[in-house]
Amino acid sequence: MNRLITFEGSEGCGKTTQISLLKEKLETRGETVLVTREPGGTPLGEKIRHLLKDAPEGKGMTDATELLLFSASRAELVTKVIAPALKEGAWVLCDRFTDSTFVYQGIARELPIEFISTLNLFATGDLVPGLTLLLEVSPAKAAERMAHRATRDRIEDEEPEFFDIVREGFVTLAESEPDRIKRINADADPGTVAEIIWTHFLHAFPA
Ligand code: Z5A
Repeated sequence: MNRLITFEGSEGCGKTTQISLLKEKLETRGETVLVTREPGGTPLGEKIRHLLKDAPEGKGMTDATELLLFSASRAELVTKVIAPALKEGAWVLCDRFTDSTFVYQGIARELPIEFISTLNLFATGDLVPGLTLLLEVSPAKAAERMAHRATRDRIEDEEPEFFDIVREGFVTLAESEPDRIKRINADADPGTVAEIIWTHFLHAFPA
């Protein structure tokens, strides 16, 4: 199984927090860890991230444009960063990956699912994560955690119903791939969530 571990979930579920806790844990075991994120993670990908989230030019972009921009960022990231790191034996912890496209653009934006599956494989050169951790947070907890943020980006500005569909979409996807995608109750405190993640890690990658 490859060493790409992806973190998924709706906004404010705690991915960034858990990625840094897992990185720390792996590094204390002497492992090499690369942390990256989507969209972004390369100079071009970070420009695409800006277009997708905050640039005035991105306001009102079509759903197809959005899908292709996420995929373009991913193609850069996999080819130039993720694949070389995996080849060198590093663990790669990625904040969002293909499952986000499947859920946000496929399920929530209702773009053709089969085409998205094909596009995901095209953009990644058929790379599928070894393990995916789906952090599930309740809407109330997510709102509490996001409350301190001063601004909201283009996608965060969607209606609450959009995020209900996203949340349910991730669950449906996880249920269809239970071996790869592990559902985690992310309402708990960070230490508790990290312990659950560690258990899944040890199970997926026995020493
Ligand atoms: N998107 C897409 O549509 N299609 C795609 O293919 C891809 C992405 C790849 C990227 O946004 C957006 O792009 C995203 C999906 C879409 N849009 N939405 N919504 P982003 O990268 O800017 O943001 P995000 O991925 O949604 O994550 P986030 O909002 O930054 O949150 P997070 O990384 O999951 O959580 P966090 O930063 O670790 O925690 C948030 C706060 O909660 C922070 O203050 C923490 O200290 C606190 N926290 C974290 N864990 C806990 C626990 N357990 N208890 C209490 N407090 C906690």
